[in-house]
Amino acid sequence: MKTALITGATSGIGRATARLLAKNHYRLIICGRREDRLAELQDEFSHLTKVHTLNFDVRHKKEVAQSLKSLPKEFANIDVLINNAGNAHGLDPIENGDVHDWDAMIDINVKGLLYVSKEVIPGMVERRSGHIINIGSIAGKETYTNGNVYCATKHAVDAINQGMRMDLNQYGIRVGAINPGMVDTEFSEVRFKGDKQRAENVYKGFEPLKAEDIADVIHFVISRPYHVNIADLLILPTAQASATIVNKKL
Ligand code: NDP
Ligand code: 8X3
Repeated sequence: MKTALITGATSGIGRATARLLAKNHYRLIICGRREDRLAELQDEFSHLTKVHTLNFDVRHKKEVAQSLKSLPKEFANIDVLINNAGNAHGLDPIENGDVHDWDAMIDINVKGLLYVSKEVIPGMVERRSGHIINIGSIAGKETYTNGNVYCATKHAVDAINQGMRMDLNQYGIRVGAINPGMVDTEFSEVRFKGDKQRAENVYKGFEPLKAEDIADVIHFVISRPYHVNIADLLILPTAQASATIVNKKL
């Protein structure tokens, strides 16, 4: 039985991935800040597999380290790390950008990903085995108007993904990025700070991806034979051709 750690497992892509991996009998470590959701998911999955919850904010280096060092022995050897926790905060032109939003995105999407990886990679190196999936975005391949800092964080994830793959190659550790286009999750609600109407409008007039679509791809990637490393995937809804070209029928 493989052990998978998923950050941002309380919602969207992370939650759908946790569900699918539970059904496929991965031993799961699910992470997030919302303790109530972690408890609900643990309850939901417990008849399928072994589940451990870790409640931490990826921004807090010490919290991340303490949480990961607290893992019980049977969860300590992580085979699959899914660096998924992340969000956009705001969608403003650079001249009006809120520095708190910038801090949040850089601290969560970039530094948080690094803090978690820093705790997990040494065990993988020691065991000469492991698979890291970094959730990037089409925003890591293109920049769009008002996307400035969010796009920068996802471009950073793209670079970190490539760098990790190069550095960990000698240990036989697989590293790959999955870069979704528009997925209907809580993402836009977070971006627009709880404005549900504005969030719903993002996905109106076309069929966006569902979190489960990305979960399917993640499961496919991590279940390939060992000699296959899917290094970088871009997954779009059929109606989306680029970060800004979406065939909406409104
Ligand atoms: P959701 O908002 O639904 O989920 C985000 C997850 O990240 C939640 O589980 C949340 O958990 C966790 N998270 C956020 N901030 C923190 C933090 N400070 N510490 C720990 N966990 C945190 O969005 P998605 O599922 O859509 O997003 C998942 C990933 O996919 C992100 O990296 C996002 O950038 C990426 N992505 C999303 C796309 C989309 O269109 N939806 C497209 C391309 C990429 P909690 O609040 O409980 O801590
Ligand atoms: C999320 C997709 O297009 O809002 O990464 O940047 S997008």
